[in-house]
Amino acid sequence: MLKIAVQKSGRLYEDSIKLLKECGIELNNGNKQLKAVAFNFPIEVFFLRDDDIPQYVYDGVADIGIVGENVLLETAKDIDLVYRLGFGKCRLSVAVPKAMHYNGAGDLNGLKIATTYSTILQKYLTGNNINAEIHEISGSVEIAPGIGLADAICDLVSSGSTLFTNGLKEVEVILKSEAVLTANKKLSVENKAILDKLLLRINAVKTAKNNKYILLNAPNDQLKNIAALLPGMKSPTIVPLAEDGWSSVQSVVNENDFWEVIEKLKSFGAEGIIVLPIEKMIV
Ligand code: PRT
Ligand code: ZN
Repeated sequence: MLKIAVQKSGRLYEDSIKLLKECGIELNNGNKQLKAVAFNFPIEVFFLRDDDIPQYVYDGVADIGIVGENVLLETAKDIDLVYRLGFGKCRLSVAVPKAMHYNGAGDLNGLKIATTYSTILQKYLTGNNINAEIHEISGSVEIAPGIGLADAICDLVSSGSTLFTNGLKEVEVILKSEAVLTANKKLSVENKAILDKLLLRINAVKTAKNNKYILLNAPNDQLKNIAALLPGMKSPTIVPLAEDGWSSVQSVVNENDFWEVIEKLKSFGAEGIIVLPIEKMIV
């Protein structure tokens, strides 16, 4: 049985549970218990505070865990980062009062910076030869400059609206973070095998999200050009239509190139283009 730690409530909870569900793992955690066993996969889920997850994974109380990379780096536990999950994206940034003239990281010298991320911040300051004082506080970091507790802050930012409403501006991004899957370094052979199965499923879910299934009708004299645009997983499926001179083409297209590919397909005379979401994709 593989034990996974996820956040019990907060920003990562829903996406973590959704990911397990998309991997076909069914949990009975309606009452928000401390732990839940899956019906159909050898996994047990522990619901914990995010800050505690690296320690639990390190101690082997949990075998793997889902946590923000920011928390993983701040707690600095010797555990593996196994997979970047693509949700819970944010950045850890230094911000200063809007009115301050700021010309570069050197301007942080001599300042007092409030943060809950003193380990990551200290590493950044040392790495950049900046001599600033770190003032560690446990929450509401964004109000520190306004009440005279510090000259600057180092905190997580996503939309930037918290900084804006507190009269601050983001001046240095010191870490780009997202939720990651972490694992204990000494998993048993049996648990390693379960983790590999889980990773195959996570990969299938993530790859599917990044791709779309595409069907279209193409004039036969353009098939070469169109097939070159849509390599798909191996090569596109091409089937003749009932109407002479035309074929149906089916393939997979990456989300990032999507609009560019559609424009080119149209210029090659493609018609009746249908695009569908993919639920799982195993390459
Ligand atoms: O109770 P528990 O200890 O488990 O949760 P928590 O309150 O410590 O963490 P939580 O749920 O707030 O965040 C969990 C994880 O979500 C973090 O460790 C990050 O990896 C990730 N994440 C993504 C964020 C944000 N975006 C985020 N915007 N965590 C916090 N924030 C906060 C930030 O601290 C600031 O107060 O949101 C505010 C800024 O947001 P914007 O949109 O105004 O810029
Ligand atoms: Zn926390």
